Amino acid sequence: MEQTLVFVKPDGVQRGLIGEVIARLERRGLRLAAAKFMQVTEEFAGQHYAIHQGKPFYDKLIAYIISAPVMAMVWEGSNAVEAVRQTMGATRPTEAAPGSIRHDFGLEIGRNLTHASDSVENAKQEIALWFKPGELVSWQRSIDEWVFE
Ligand code: IDP
Ligand code: MG
Repeated sequence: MEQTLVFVKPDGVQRGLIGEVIARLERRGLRLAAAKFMQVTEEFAGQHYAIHQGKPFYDKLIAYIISAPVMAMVWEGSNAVEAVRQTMGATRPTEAAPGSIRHDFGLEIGRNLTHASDSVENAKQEIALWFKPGELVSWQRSIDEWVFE
């Protein structure tokens, strides 16, 4: 089953939107595989966002991500990477589709509420960075056959 790394960023946590994000992913049919509420360190944020090092927004991005706790999760399901990116919406909230989280709750790219892996390959790397193998729960739901064909 395809898996993807999601976290509710500090603005989403401060605004009380952890439950909203979880509810939308559950409602979509995705299955939770792991969750961890944590304060990210500057070093860890640098590892997660290594690809953005040197970009003009990098320093502000790191400051944003360590400014309050985050809620990190692994979600799984058919096409989980693409489905979760769609539920989050485009990076810039004013370009995010109506009905997406970033559209419905956001205004600025630097306060866009959530992270979601952008490819299956990156999802694998990000899950390995954020979670130990033993923190992932392998389980079935009785409704799985009504969601996964
Ligand atoms: P993504 O989160 O949709 O995958 P990325 O391009 O990977 O978007 O950028 C990572 C994060 O960096 C974004 O979610 C956003 O918080 C921040 N970011 C990206 N581009 C900008 C920018 O131009 N200005 C400010 N922040 C940005
Ligand atoms: Mg990204």
